Amino acid sequence: MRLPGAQLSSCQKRRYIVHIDLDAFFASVEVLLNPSLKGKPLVVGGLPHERGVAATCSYEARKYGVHSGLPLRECYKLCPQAIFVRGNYHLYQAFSEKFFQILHDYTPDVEEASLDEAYLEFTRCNQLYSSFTEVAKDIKRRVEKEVGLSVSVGAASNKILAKLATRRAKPGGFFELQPGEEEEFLRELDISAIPGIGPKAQVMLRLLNVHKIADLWRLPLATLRSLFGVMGDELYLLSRGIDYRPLQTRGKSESFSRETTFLQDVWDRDLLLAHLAYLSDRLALALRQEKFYAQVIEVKARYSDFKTVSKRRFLSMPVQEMNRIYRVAEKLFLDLWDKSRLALRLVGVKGSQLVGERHLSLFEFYQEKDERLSQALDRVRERYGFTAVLTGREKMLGEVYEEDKGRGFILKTASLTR
Ligand code: TTP
Ligand code: MG
Repeated sequence: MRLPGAQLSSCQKRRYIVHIDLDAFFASVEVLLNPSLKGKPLVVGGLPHERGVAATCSYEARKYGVHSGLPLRECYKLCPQAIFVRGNYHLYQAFSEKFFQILHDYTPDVEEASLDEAYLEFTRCNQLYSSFTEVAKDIKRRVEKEVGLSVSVGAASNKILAKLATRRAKPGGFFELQPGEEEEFLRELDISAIPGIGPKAQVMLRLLNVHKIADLWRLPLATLRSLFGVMGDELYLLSRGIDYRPLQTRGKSESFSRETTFLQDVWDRDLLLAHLAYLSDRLALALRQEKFYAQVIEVKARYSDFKTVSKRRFLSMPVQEMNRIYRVAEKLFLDLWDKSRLALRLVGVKGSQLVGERHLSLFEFYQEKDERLSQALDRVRERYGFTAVLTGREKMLGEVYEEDKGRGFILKTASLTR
């Protein structure tokens, strides 16, 4: 089976993409700050008998089968000698910022893909550098020296190939995929290496005896479409190393989210909606503080068995006000929530596709009213604290959580992004 990628790339300008990802990020920060942990199996995310899952673990712990997302109790069973730490998100955030600051020195085209992972594109920079390979190596050295953490770097002609190159380079290496090597490189990789092939898709494909990427090449596009819908097209191309996706540079890729795990799993509709209202309120505040409007609102819910569901809506008018966000979030939540299933352990709300301003429309009047209300709310809260003004729904949380001196409720795990 031949790959059609070679012919395709020859008629297009060749891109140069670098993918960069910190190794065992949270665990490496812990080791940096406490060198006595060096060389030992380390699990970050909680103590062995606590509820919850590992956020990550050191490479020494991975040898025992421990990995991100594994319940802490399972981690302990696999590796009882491991050291367990709860972790400190604010600390990791600070390291992440330092990491991105360095990357932005090299090219304007940087996609911050997650806290510890980025794509850099150099296609537009050929006047600036004589060798992209040397630049990529230099970035690696600088991150290691200035952030103090081990990092892996992959370089190739598009995002998927660069990401897979980093995977090959891990931990701590540099791997550049040369033109013409794509077929050999992809052939033997497991299908799980392709982003978008989750556990369910893997089960389906393995039943068809598709295990390696080369096995995927046997399936006609029509089969992939019938199995995965529109995602089938993407899978067809990505598995052949063809990827025209541009980088999602700052602004486009940003989102704000607010989510929390409950103290105990929750069935009660009002209590669930109370959490959702509070999170919508916090999200609205963050959006207003950063002067963004969200065009897409997404709600996420996780059942006690970790099954996670989400639903999103594109809004014709971007939002940053609590009551508008909540109205959408409530509808989405009630659509996706299956009461007859298990209790929920987490809910979250996210605003994405951010824009800096909202174009006026026929609904201008209502919009202004909501805006004025929000501004008044912000002023009261600035003086008297966040919990000084809460909606009827949110007030219920006062019976469940302690207050943080008027700044808000102390949720169990208030995980925030941006
Ligand atoms: P990853 O880059 O996926 O993992 P990693 O950096 O720990 O290890 P490596 O890249 O070398 O394979 O994620 C970066 C950080 O994000 C990770 O250190 C912890 C956090 N994280 C979670 O909190 N939960 C998760 O499920 C995952 C995958 C990561
Ligand atoms: Mg990483």
